[in-house]
Amino acid sequence: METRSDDFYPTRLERPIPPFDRLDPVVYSQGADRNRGPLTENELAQYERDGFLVFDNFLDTDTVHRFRDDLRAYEHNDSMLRSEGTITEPGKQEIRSIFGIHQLSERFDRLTRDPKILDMVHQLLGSDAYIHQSRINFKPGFHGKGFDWHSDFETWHAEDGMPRMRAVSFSIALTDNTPFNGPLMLVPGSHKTFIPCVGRTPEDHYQSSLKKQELGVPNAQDLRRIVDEHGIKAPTGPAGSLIIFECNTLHASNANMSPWPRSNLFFVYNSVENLLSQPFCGNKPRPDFLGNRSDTEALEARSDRSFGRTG
Ligand code: 6CS
Ligand code: FE
Repeated sequence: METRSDDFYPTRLERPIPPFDRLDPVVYSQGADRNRGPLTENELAQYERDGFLVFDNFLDTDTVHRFRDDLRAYEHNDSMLRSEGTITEPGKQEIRSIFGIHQLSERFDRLTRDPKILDMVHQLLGSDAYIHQSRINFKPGFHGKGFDWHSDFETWHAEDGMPRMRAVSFSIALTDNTPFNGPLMLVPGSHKTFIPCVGRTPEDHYQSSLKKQELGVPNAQDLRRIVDEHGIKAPTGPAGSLIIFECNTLHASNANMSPWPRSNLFFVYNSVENLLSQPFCGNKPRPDFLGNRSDTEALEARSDRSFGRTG
């Protein structure tokens, strides 16, 4: 398949090509705009260096409990269980993920418009932003399977047509993230390198990849090299903790062998300057709940009080 002239990050190739340096800034805001927001210069420098930031106790306990009550309701809601955006664990009935959560729940939608969160997003993306994707990964006790190593941007570029690296994920722990229940693992500094992957993307790939990702996983040699260079971090923290990670930061998580769920909320902000084009893998676009194309208005802060304590 011919590589498009607007494809700066070729991937899902027939033959491997070496990883290369990212072509985009990590923090887009400049000058006075850079420091107009809750993230300090130290935090911005750390995000540029590592590709992620961790804040314990971003959400207060009461707020977390209200979100968790919603989760329990979803697990017993038949129409939710049957919706296309609900993904179960391979071969099981347990819920693995629910996508499009901000369109299902006013509480989640309000959180995506929290003024402190949006101020951080504007500092990082240097522009207005909208929600590209939202989800809850439930990772239930005993049965929650892992997520193989990947860069979200590699998938969003290939399968959603996201042109450049100008998106950021906010992940909020709705249950304690401990060393034992499959916390998110991140490779600090990996966001600075794009690792092209091999393999033709089948149509409707998401119907298998969201259960177990095979394509878009870097090969062992590239993985070993980047992990040997940068190591692995697995931030743990109480329910309410926040991890902000750049769209190209390599991450994974192990299966949950503990009795305790590791349920995390993820919402992804994409710059309004980085709207999705046609998928670079050549397939038809994925459904809106994976790669939002229909609601790309700039998000306005909409909360009489902020959820977040940071800054
Ligand atoms: O395909 C996607 O968009 C999803 N896949 C993974 C493994 N992480 C990002 C996203 O949830
Ligand atoms: Fe991911």
